[in-house]
Amino acid sequence: MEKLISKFKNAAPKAALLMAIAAGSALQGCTKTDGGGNGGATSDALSSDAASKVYVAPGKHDEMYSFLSGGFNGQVSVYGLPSGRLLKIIPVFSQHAENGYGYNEETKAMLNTSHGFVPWDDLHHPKLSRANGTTDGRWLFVNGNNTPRVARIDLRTFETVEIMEIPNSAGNHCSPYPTNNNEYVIAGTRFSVPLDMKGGTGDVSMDKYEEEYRGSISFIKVDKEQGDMELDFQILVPGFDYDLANGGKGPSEDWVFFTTYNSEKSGTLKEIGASQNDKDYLAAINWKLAAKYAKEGKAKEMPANYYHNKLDKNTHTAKSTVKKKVRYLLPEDCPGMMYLLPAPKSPHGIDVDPSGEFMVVSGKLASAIPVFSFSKMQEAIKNKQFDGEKNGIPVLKYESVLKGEVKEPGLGPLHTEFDGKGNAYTSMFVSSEVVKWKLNELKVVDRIPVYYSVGHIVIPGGDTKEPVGKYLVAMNKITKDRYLPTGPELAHSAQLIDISGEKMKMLLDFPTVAEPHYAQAIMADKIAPNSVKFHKLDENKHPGAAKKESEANVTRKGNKVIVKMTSIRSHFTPDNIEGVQVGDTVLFHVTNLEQDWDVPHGFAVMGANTSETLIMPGATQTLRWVPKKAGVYPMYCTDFCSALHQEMQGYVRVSPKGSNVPIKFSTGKKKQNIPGVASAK
Ligand code: K7E
Ligand code: CUA
Repeated sequence: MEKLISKFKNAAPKAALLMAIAAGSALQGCTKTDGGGNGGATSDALSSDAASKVYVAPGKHDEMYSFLSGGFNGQVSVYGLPSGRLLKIIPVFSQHAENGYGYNEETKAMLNTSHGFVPWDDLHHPKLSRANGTTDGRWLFVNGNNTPRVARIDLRTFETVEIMEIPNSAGNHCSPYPTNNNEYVIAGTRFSVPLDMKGGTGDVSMDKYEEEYRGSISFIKVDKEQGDMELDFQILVPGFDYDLANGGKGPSEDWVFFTTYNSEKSGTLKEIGASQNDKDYLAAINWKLAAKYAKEGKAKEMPANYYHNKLDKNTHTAKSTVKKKVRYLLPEDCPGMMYLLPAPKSPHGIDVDPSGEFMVVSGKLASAIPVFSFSKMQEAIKNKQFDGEKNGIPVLKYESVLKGEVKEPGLGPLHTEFDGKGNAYTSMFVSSEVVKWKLNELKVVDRIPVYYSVGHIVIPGGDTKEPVGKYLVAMNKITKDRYLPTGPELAHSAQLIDISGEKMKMLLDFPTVAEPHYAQAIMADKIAPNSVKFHKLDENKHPGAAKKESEANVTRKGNKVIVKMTSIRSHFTPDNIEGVQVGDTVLFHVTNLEQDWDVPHGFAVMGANTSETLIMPGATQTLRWVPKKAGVYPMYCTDFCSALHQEMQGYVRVSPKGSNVPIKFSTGKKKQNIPGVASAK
């Protein structure tokens, strides 16, 4: 998207017309609606029909989960479908004050990188883990674009449990793509850079772009049981830009496909420089063969420097490991591993249909959508129908691999999903519509306007072998008049479309958190039954845990004060602490003793330079505090946990440095029995 938008903004001659069209479509939306934001309005009868289709009665559950990327928000947001209700925000590459992620001592290490602590990233593509080419509801993999990282979310807890930095990468955009049984999660670099062969970029003149800049594709192994990731090897590829990828299925399941642009290898003003060639490439990589080459000794090793951060299950604490080498393959050493298929200028999306036979490439500025045939590709390879080579990689003849083109589909095709009933749906960024076409005949059969400028679309399982062809969610880049105005900054917007019939029907608009790029959706029954309700206290191995109130204490070690504290409705133990001195580092390890669903306690202390932290039942979390002034500081529970939540508070006394006030702690010297305390929430 970024590239496309800048194209319109700068109005290079060729893009000028398209820019006008883009602006026109947005303006049209603004003026034709009367402030009610009812663009694409339907009659009242139709509206009530749509309303009944998205209505989920109070207390009833949605049929599906959807996971929308947060884009520059760095998070994943979870919505129920069809209601569009926001269920959760899962922080991944961003700090989250709501629960303390990235602020408390347990999760800070999640955001460590070779560049230091990086508490933000640009999250574009969520991908659900797979079993036999369909989603299995175990994990969600997501990419960090800016400081190249791949993260794994555990869908039992909806928590980020692992983040791996990707070495030799710069802009981890075509990422992360799981193979059909999560053998690998594959991640490609967007920018090519002069690799210093140590996981970074070398100090090389930009005039040497053509000769010295390279890209990389990373193959991350995923543990079958636990999901833990490990970087197995990389393929160092020519210095193009790698945009998006998709894994094959069925006959093509050993393959993964990447769109490339800037095959011109222009190092500057790419909106022109990267648009010289009439065709760029779709890169096809046989990942199974690559893995075999790597295993059989074709891989070389180079020094590297990248972080791998994992949440330990027992202590619920993230630990960083620094990795110091990486294996790599060169395509020129590995015959049969990689081919290039010419694709119309600067393609963006690449999507493989459920049968695994068709590869749909979205040409952004192209007037047709080319569809490649996997069986033709196999034939062409067998018959050596090559059109030369690039960096030792054979280029296949366009005609020899093309099934055909969808003619005049709309303007600005970006991404395609499938319904499993022989139809494909492509988003049109410029003409703001979703276009439905027949895969076999390559014929457009329906189109529906969306508001406005749609990027990705998602159909539950629409990128797998088994789509659920019921709904499509369009994620739109421009919101304009769709909701009550909120000043210059508006929420982004998604639209739910019914695709169960022949004609697409608009059902619902819902605002989204920051900028969703891609999303995944899945039937709720693949996730909900496994959802963890609380952590078992006896499995808590956190070194700072106090598992009963009698274990709570405060100890001093030099200028460190360690507080082992418990929380239960509705008090902390201890709730009176003395003997802390200015400049001490106080670590509040707070254990939530509750063993019941939905009873978190929060913890905050006045003047702490982080956020509060929210502790789930059975877990321990740590808030670090360095008091700067003598005084008495209140602390309290931040989550309204019982009728006596407001009473869930205490004090810490801070004395001047060197004071002789001893460490002292207590709770409830005068014990009282307050009825109803334990049962309130
Ligand atoms: Cu098209 Cu980053 Cu998948 Cu945005 S990308 S839309
Ligand atoms: Cu515990 Cu409020």
